Amino acid sequence: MGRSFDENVDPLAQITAPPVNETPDQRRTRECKEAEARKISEQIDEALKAEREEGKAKRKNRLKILLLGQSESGKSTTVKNFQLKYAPRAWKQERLVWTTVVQLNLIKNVNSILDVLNHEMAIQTTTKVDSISNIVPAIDEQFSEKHKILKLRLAPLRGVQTDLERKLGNGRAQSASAVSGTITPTESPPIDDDLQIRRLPKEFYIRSNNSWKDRFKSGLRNTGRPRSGGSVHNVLGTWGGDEKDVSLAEWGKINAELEGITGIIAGCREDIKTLWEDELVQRTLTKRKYRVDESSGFFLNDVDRIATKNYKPSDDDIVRARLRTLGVQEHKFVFEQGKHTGTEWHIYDVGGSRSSRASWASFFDDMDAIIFLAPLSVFDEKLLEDNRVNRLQDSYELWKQVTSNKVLAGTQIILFLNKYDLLAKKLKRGVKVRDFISSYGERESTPEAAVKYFEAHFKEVHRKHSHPDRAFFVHLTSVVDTKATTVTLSVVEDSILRRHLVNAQLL
Ligand SMILES: Nc1nc2c(ncn2[C@@H]2O[C@H](COP(=O)(O)OP(=O)(O)OP(=O)(O)O)[C@@H](O)[C@H]2O)c(=O)[nH]1
Ligand SMILES: [Mg+2]
Repeated sequence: MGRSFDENVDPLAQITAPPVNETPDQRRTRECKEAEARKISEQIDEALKAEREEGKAKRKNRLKILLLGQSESGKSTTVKNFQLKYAPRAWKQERLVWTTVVQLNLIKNVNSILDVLNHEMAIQTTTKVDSISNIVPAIDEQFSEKHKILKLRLAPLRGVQTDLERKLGNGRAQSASAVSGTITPTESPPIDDDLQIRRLPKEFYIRSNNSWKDRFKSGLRNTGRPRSGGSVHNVLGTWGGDEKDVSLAEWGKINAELEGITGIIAGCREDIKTLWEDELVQRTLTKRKYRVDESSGFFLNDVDRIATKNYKPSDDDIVRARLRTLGVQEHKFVFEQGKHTGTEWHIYDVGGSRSSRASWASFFDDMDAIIFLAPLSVFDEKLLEDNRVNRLQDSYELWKQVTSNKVLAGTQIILFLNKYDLLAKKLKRGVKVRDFISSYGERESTPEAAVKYFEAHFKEVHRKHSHPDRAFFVHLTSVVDTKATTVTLSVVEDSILRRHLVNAQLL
């Protein structure tokens, strides 16, 4: 039998109703308790409201930006531009830390040329050309005693490279190299391609959780904190915040450690110049299609400045220095100047090689904007991770994956078509786009025509795969040009902030 109840009686009122036989004393006690409970409840409501407001205000002042793109697309260089523009004080404090990286880049330039030279000399000293492997010297002229002596005198730089890499941290050299001195692997392959590929210089990288800067800058805070599904490491401490100056004593210690190395490099200055300016060496590099001057971290034209005992990196040196990113690095800084002073920016810089891409997705859910870098000059290059894949095609594919990603549907995405300067240089020396991108057809291989064509492709991928409400933002960049990049970043800043404020109102 079902329980009967009176539909006109509120069950909650029945439960909370005072007891039927309540005495006046009991009533007073009960009412006091109820008043106390109401007060506590109101206080909790107030605290929650204040917390919500505080969170809202914090989010209004905090922006999160994720940089994506294949390896060597210019992500870390873009971060440097942000730092240079928005946190100049902190940038200045870190200047000397970059000395070692620039020295390492320069030495790798030299060692990779010596590798080519060794290889050519070995072929030349073989009396007969090996008809099986079909390896022939790049040039007919013989290397002289001068070249042999140069090789011997520059030999200590091998050890210096190892020492510098050790000084920078536990990073390791990785064979799928994209670093300075890499043979441009895209033009018609060198005759002894296989041999040279095995001789490619290895690229040094540093794990983000082993901040090389911290080794030099013990005064800075390391606020690395784990995240679900991925790990982030703050390598720079708080930019533009209240970080300590690195004391002269600290720099003294660092410099003492590096003094020996710097001395060796300075001692090799004239020999490095002689090697780089030697006509036979230049001809060999050209014949082997070894574009060291177009590769990352190229510093051989600056030997006079860099190979000295008192070398201090310029802004331009720091921007051009190459250090591959592995993992994800969080760069947090507060705008020191400009109309958005005080805004806190968190910029996440990821490693772009294929092995690093799996971790990207764990950062997608919480970003205000993504800056996607696609280098244009790579239309004739192959991925170092997989030499069957054209680097531009790889960028198209990545762009498609990012624009079609459901988690990112509400996130603003800004495309940087980067390395325009290198594209123009490459086309000027006669490389034809249609030789590498068959769909390019009979269009002229001028920078303007190529940019128009590549941009149209990215736009089309966006139109097909992106969320329909998302606008297509694109900038043509050469992020090593800090002056021009400053202007681009101002536009980007406005656009991200405008969107961010709209979202913040909706919170
Ligand atoms: N000439 C020229 N060089 C550039 C440009 N952008 C980046 N570079 C250089 O290319 C190299 C690679 O740039 P990075 O910023 O380290 O590339 P990344 O995307 O961070 O690469 P990973 O850390 O491997 O993912 C550096 O030596 C830069 O100086 C550009 O627009 N023009
Ligand atoms: Mg990087």
